[in-house]
Amino acid sequence: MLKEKIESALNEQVLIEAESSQIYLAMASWAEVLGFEGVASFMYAHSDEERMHMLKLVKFINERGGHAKVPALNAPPIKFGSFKEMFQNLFDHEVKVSQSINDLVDITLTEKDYATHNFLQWYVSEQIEEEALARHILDKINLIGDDKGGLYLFDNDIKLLTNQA
Ligand code: OFO
Repeated sequence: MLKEKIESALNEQVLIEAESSQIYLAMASWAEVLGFEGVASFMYAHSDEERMHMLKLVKFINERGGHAKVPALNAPPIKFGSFKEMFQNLFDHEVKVSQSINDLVDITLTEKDYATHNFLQWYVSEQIEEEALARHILDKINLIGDDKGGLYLFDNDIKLLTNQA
């Protein structure tokens, strides 16, 4: 049975994952409209992943006798400046998500909820991968700068990374 404190902290994480999914969906749509199919597919896939992160939490909360609440979401931005800004935005966002997962892990230790602590380890590893991937993409984008040909190649390249999103 989940303690109330843990249940509400997990529900807050449901909101964060749902918002991440919305933000990446908005990034996908923006990139698609600009004609960058590779970046768009990467972002669509990433948005799906975040929804899966959210669902995993929803199911866990309910399985443990809590009630997962489906939250209202703020509208994400419509445009993201440049790809460099967009990927910087994504990286910063993932760093914040990692922080919220860490805070959550911390609460489970204080509350001695080892089942939830164990469940959250999956998210801890996932965040290591996501941050590394975002950093890798940012490094590439920084090399390219504003070079149009480079961006075209990058768009092709990122298709290879889509499965890891
Ligand atoms: Fe990319 O954040 Fe979910 O966990």
